[in-house]
Amino acid sequence: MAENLPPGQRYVRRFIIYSALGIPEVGLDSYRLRVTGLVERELEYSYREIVEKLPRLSYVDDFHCVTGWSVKEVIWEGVPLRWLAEQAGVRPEARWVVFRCLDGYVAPVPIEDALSERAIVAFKMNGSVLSPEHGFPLRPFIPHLYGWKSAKHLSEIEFSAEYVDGFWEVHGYHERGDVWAEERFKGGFGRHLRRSPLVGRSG
Ligand SMILES: Nc1nc2c(c(=O)[nH]1)N[C@H]1C(S)=C(S)[C@@H](COP(=O)(O)O)O[C@H]1N2
Ligand SMILES: [Mo]
Repeated sequence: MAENLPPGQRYVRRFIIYSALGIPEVGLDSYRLRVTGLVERELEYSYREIVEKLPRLSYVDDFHCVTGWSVKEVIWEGVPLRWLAEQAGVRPEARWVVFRCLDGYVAPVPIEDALSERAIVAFKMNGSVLSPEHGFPLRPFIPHLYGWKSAKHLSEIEFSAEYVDGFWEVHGYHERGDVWAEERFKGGFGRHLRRSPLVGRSG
């Protein structure tokens, strides 16, 4: 739980819904979460397995969008990414985790962040199953990274040696996106660019 806000952020009462590529219809019978790439064993889980059988972690933490709004004290619940990585047996060459989604949205994060203690694949926010608007069936959540890394409608977690741009990184958003270091844009620009046209168009 954040005692204070990261630099350049302000609290708002509610989430603003961003769905740049639309909200996909999800057929739970065929839906699978896949763990792929530089692993000893590729994995596949149904939604039911994830919410009923896998270890879970729950905590309260804030959510921060790079455009400057933050939501205080959200209750998160999900499967630790670390646990999934252990099951898959991540190879030492892996440096990045790429989140890929049913709507085509993609977000890369450094492996250190993806395997940090509070990094989860969330299936609940504030005690409820994710709504379609909030990313049903799953979204990763890593409290110290900006919200654009919380890729809604997650379907694949890929471990990779190489960095790849995702949906927002193509437009200059940061490879890592740490909220406390104010990593909003590639090249280390922080709030200097907050009023740029790029920010106006962002999610
Ligand atoms: N699939 C998908 N995931 C996404 C986005 C999106 O447009 N599509 N927007 C991102 C951004 S910029 C933010 S701030 C959060 C917003 O989460 P919310 O829509 O639940 O408020 O989702 C992130 N994940
Ligand atoms: Mo965002």
